[in-house]
Amino acid sequence: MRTFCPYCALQCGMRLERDAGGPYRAVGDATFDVNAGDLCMKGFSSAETLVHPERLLSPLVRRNGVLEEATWEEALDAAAAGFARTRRERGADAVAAFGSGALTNEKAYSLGKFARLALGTAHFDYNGRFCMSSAAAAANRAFGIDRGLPFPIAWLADADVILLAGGNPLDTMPPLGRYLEAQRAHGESIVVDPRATAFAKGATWHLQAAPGSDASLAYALLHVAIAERLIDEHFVAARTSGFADVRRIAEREDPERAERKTGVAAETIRAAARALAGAKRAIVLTARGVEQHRNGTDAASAYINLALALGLPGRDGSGYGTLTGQGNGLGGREQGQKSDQLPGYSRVEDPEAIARIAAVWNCAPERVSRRGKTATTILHELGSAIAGLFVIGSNPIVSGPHASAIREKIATLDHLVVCDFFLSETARYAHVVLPTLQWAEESGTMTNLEGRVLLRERVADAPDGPRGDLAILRELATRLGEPHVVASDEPEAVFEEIRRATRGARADYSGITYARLRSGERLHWPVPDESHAGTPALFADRFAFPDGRARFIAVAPETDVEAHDAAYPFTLTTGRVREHYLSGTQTRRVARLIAAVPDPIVELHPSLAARFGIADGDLVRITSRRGSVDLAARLSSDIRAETLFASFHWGGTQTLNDLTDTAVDPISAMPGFKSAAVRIAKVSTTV
Ligand SMILES: Nc1nc2c(c(=O)[nH]1)N[C@H]1C(S)=C(S)[C@@H](COP(=O)(O)OP(=O)(O)OC[C@H]3O[C@@H](n4cnc5c(=O)[nH]c(N)nc54)[C@H](O)[C@@H]3O)O[C@H]1N2
Ligand SMILES: Nc1nc2c(c(=O)[nH]1)N[C@H]1C(S)=C(S)[C@@H](COP(=O)(O)OP(=O)(O)OC[C@H]3O[C@@H](n4cnc5c(=O)[nH]c(N)nc54)[C@H](O)[C@@H]3O)O[C@H]1N2
Ligand code: SF4
Ligand SMILES: [Mo]
Repeated sequence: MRTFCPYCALQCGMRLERDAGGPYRAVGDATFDVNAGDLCMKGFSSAETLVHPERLLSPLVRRNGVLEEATWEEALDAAAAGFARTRRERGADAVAAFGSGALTNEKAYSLGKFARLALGTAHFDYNGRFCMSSAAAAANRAFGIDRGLPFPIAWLADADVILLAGGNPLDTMPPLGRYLEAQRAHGESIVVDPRATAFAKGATWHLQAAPGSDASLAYALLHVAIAERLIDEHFVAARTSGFADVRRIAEREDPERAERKTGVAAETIRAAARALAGAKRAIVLTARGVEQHRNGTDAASAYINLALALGLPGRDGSGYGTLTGQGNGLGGREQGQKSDQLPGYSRVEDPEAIARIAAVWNCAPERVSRRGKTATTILHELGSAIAGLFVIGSNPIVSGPHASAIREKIATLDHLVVCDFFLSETARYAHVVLPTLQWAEESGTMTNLEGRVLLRERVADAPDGPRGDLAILRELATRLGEPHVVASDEPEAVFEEIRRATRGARADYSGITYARLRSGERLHWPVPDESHAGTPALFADRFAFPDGRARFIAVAPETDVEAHDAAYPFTLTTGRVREHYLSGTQTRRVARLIAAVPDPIVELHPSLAARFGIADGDLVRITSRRGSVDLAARLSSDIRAETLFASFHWGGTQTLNDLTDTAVDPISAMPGFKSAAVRIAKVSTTV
């Protein structure tokens, strides 16, 4: 039977196979169009975590400072009693919930409802805040809606020109390569990245801009399009508002000025701009490299302004999109586990949405209408305003900004409950750990990077011991006096409630049924009724504002990264390696992935290395204003000379996020993961 990969938002189709009595093997599903049988090495090895010896099979409860095995009754009682106590002693808003883009729509929906009604708190958010929130904020203010890719993924292959800023898809979504290779066979491409990734090396133009300088670069591209009369004036007049202010800023941001800020040669900017602006079908994409900055929303807006001026959004075969990250990063927030949202991707301030949800939840409107703290604030306030925390599907002491501070604070909580199938670094601090099923052992829907809803059905036998997240939420809600909060342990019953809760909303799932998904229908939301075929492409006729027009946003063309000085002269940017996934809880337990990449490394330019006497393989100390981490050096002329790159998939003394910037984007609350000011020193020579 078909299943889907447990990791990223590409949601590759796969099947689980096994010889009688043997372990499961994941194989690509050639009949599923998105990946047509391709998988990356994470997908291929994903079945190994199902039978891993470190799999949690029993609940754990902390007694006398030690996590010990307990029965489900004991653990659920202790988990609920702790939240009830914190609520009694400190008020319900001293409890927070922290969810995940790994959760199915049914779980994400239930978690948001559980937080509001059973925990009684407004403070819940999910790790997607650290992922795509800047691009979402930028798309929402420009188009009135955001759906990752607002067009089907297949358009990528047909585009005459693709501009990708801040993405490394050959490592982060390798099967996407078949679309990108098909595009390169007939078209041109522009890649903006401080590193010459494999994808950048194959591009027509690689704009090797300094970290954080994207807004200036995007404006300079627009400057050229204006100067050479390549703007789609008809589209701008008929379908947008606000261009005049953006045009004024762009006219000042000429390629020479941008060259000084970005380090990209003015002539290269001109050539790339001409190609993009002259193309019939052109797609502008951003990913985390643009978005995970103090000004990530503005930087994404600068690229959207460029796309709008060229008339791309809404044009057949063209558009702007962001490559989202986690398996259900999109659905996770659409179904309302985010502190400023209600199911259906509705705003928490929207009276219509409040009335709709209160009716479906059968509760007073005041219980659904409060806006809570963001993920960043929740982590910052652990041990002070937040005394009790429920974590489900995230490992924030590895993946959160300034992780060492989070570690210190999390240890002072009155009550921490973690649901996971492994004892993650965060779970080690818990008072109660509840062991959960894994993706293949239960059913549920996921929404992929193009807004397409997929049914991932149970295909593997579950071990004795763990329970599904939905069942856990229902048991906890019952113990907190709200037995009806989680409709059922059965995902389809929860999905039926989601259909009602999203009817008429922006992300309308009401026309989607398990039966339609099972029959293989390709359903991109919104799907307003059961006879509706779904919406592969948004914006053909109008944008999601009352006047139907898209908005230009006059953002500043400036770089906003942590300040450099003599003590911290270089920039550390962070990201992924192909072999590991996020905080590494899963992939660091897969033998062939850990054999391929056992430890994090820091990539640095030979000229920088030479100044510090660093050779390939030497141990290098990287120090930011928040701490130090020692990593082995890999010398590479693929990176800018004053920039370092390392990945954050490891914990303990290798926790890269001990270094990261804590300042956040004021609009999205995204931390500046992609630019910390650092210094380096050689620690030792490896032999
Ligand atoms: N192997 C693997 N794949 C994954 C994941 C994983 O952990 N491992 N995670 C998944 C998730 S949740 C996500 S969000 C996606 C992320 O997918 P991507 O966005 O593709 O991944 P990153 O490595 O974070 O960053 C991409 C690129 O941004 C560049 N960059 C850094 N700073 C800047 C800058 O200031 N400007 C520009 N233009 N570029 C910059 C980096 O050099 C890097 O090559 O990947 C998904 N896929
Ligand atoms: N420096 C730096 N830091 C970053 C980033 C960066 O680029 N640079 N990227 C950020 C991004 S884009 C992201 S998305 C975050 C993500 O970072 P995290 O939120 O830490 O994500 P994961 O590592 O996937 O954590 C998921 C945890 O939940 C468990 N899990 C998986 N599926 C389920 C499930 O269905 N139920 C339950 N109960 N548990 C489950 C896994 O075992 C794992 O322990 O990291 C962010 N941190
Ligand atoms: S690209 Fe993403 S969805 Fe596809 S196999 Fe790899 S991790 Fe899984
Ligand atoms: Mo992400």
